[in-house]
Amino acid sequence: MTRALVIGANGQIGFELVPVLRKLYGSENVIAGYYPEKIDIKLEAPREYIDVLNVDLVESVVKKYDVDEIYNLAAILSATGEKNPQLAFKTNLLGVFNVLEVARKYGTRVFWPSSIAVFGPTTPKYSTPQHTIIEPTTMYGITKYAGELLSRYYVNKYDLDVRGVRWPGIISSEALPGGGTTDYAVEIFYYAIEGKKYTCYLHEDTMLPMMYMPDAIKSIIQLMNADKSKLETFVGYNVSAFSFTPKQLEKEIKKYIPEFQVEYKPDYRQQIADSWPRTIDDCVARKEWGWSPEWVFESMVKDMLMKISKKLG
Ligand code: AKB
Repeated sequence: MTRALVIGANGQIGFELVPVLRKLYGSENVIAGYYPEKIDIKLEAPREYIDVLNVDLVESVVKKYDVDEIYNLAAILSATGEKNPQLAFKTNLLGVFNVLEVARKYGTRVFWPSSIAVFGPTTPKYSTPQHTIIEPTTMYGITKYAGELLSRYYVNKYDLDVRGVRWPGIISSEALPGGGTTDYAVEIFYYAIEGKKYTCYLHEDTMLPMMYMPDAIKSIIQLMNADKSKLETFVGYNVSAFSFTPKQLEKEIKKYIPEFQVEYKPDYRQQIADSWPRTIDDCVARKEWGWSPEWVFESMVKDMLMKISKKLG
């Protein structure tokens, strides 16, 4: 049976990936790697504290459990990355290097996500292709693009099986995202359901690519199960689901909660959002491993409202 280590198991994506992998591989075969040492989220065993900057720690866990696959979800997102570029550089790039080095030593397969943040102001904004001008201006985007190049280097040089996608903003109802530019698209639901006015830090017309969590999880499982001989790109696959503006999201939520109010007060995150694409072309992922999303904007909003209402009681 495959043994998997999920680094960042208490984060937005890891929290939902662990149960899915545990269903596939058996609970005892999926190790939840959490950070920091003290967390307030409940993670079932097996679990291990993992700091990607501590290569010996990563190696000791991989050795202890005889890990076959590492899902490296540790990251400092775009907004926090602009507040602390040094930490973003270390976590997003040195962390990736450490994981790749351990994987090289033990022949471990790796999943590592990149982001639409690799694109910058000089990239075509609509239907952004897989291969295009890539000149990111945020530390997050710079580390994600460097991480793609580094990962592909390990694929070519060491024949290491490293795979990954470029995710858009991920919307989810379970664990909250933290420190991203697209976080508003999750936060807004909590305000709407709690009957509170929401102040959005992006302009109402700022369109960004987004994806609902079930499709993000699907992209991981589908790519990791894809026939290796069919893959050419391996890392940084564009994957797309839908795009919307804050105003469009406000209007869609108002169909269910008509009294909901939103005001728009753009802050430093506006500049980050302005440097990113509006829509993404994911034809390479579709061709190489059959990617296609299941959720559309309207079904996502309905499901988010239902799940978060239930959660908040
Ligand atoms: C962020 O906003 O930083 C992330 C991303 C698009 O990668 N959600």
